[in-house]
Amino acid sequence: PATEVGQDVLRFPPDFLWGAATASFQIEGATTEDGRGPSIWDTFAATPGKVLGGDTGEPACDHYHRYADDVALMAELGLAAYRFSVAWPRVQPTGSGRVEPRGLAFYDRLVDSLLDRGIQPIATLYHWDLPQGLEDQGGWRSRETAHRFADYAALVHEHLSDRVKLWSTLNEPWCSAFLGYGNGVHAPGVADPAAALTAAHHLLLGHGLAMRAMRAQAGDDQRLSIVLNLSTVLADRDDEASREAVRKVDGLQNRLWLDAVMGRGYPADVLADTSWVVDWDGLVRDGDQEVIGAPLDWLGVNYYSPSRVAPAGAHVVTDGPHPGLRGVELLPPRGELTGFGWEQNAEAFTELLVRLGTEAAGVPVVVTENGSAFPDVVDAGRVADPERTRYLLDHLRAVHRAVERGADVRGYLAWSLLDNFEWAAGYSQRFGIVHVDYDTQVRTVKDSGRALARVIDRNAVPAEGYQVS
Ligand code: GBH
Repeated sequence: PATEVGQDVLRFPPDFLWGAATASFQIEGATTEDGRGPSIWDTFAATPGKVLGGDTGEPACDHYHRYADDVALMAELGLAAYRFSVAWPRVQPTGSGRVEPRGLAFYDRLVDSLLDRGIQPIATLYHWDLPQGLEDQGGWRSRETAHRFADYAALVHEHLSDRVKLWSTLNEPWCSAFLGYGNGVHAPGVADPAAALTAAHHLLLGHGLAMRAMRAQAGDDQRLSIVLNLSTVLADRDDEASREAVRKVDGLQNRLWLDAVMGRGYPADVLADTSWVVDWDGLVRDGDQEVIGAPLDWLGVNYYSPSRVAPAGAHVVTDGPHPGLRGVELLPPRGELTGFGWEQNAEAFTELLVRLGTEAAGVPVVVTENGSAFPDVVDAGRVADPERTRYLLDHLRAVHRAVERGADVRGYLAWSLLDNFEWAAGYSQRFGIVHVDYDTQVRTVKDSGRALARVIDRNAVPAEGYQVS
């Protein structure tokens, strides 16, 4: 098309993996079908005041019934890969013991239809839908849950690994621990900093035990990972107090997770900063760090926006999700915001990916989520979403810059394939590159979806501009 004539393009490495991502609870619906047990998100959404508008996991995108059409849509967009998550309560309705074959059969059907279309499946074993039965026994506050997760991971892996080669254990354990048990904005809605740090350790232990169990039965073709939500932490000044504020937030947001899974153990400064809320020596047993540091084949990174901080009085407890954080003020986002109010900052994305060249040295990175929410409308069969398209292209250029600066980034998966249940925001926030009408379940590819399709087709992004016709 004319728009590209004479325009410079930024080409991605050959074999760069292009696709989109979703998560079970956010799209499947059918929450009581085929023996599925309740998850903490069913309970949380049924609790008045927790999810905006009283929205629940029904009907979501009714993907449980419409998966075949959705896979056809992925093929139409030219996706080479699709990242989905397995709902633990479909597979083990109470979180342990009995396996529900109808739950596994759904993922068989999904994986088979992806493979039929030549789309590479990427499975995440836990994207926040903990079986309620396990929460009733303490959830991630209990060390036992880590073992239950490893059992579940092993059985799903055993069942699907003949067809699924790329795996992630947890999606964003920071969110599960700090939003689920720290400020209570996510399920199970517990607000207790000690519980949040306890959950963090048990999630990471669960990751490590799952890695060990999967590795023991994995063939050479299996590539195992974890997905972390990492972020660049920015301060206005470079004085000592500001650097100290950055260090603290960076510790809880990034290094606690990254250092642990890279086999470096928990960072000493984070342990020291938070020892006033949790007894780490009682929590972390001998050998745990070694389990958690099991070698990764790749690292999934989800990036949306940076964090901004400023120093505060040393003993002022920081309001917000980070447990035990003191002496830091979290600043509001700046500049262009998304419809969700998140800062758009592609430069900070490049910085993050470049940094991983050192802090995750030797481990290839896949961007497993990146995207933006805006209030889209369908108009005469078309969804014009110039802001999302711009966010997408800006962030793809940011990935390209990172690769040029030596970052080992192997793929990019857009969040999300479909508009879906956006957790505490319910259906009010739309992240899809495909619009979903929740009354009719009609899907409409947005302009941003067409832009991504074009990028995939060319394995390149225009060096500037947002024209995608
Ligand atoms: C991901 O989490 C999830 O994996 C996915 O399920 C979800 O739908 C998607 O992103 C979009 O939310 O309030 O300005 O301080 C994102 C993790 C953590 C990113 C909190 C934004 C707060 C930004 N999020 N963070 S702000």
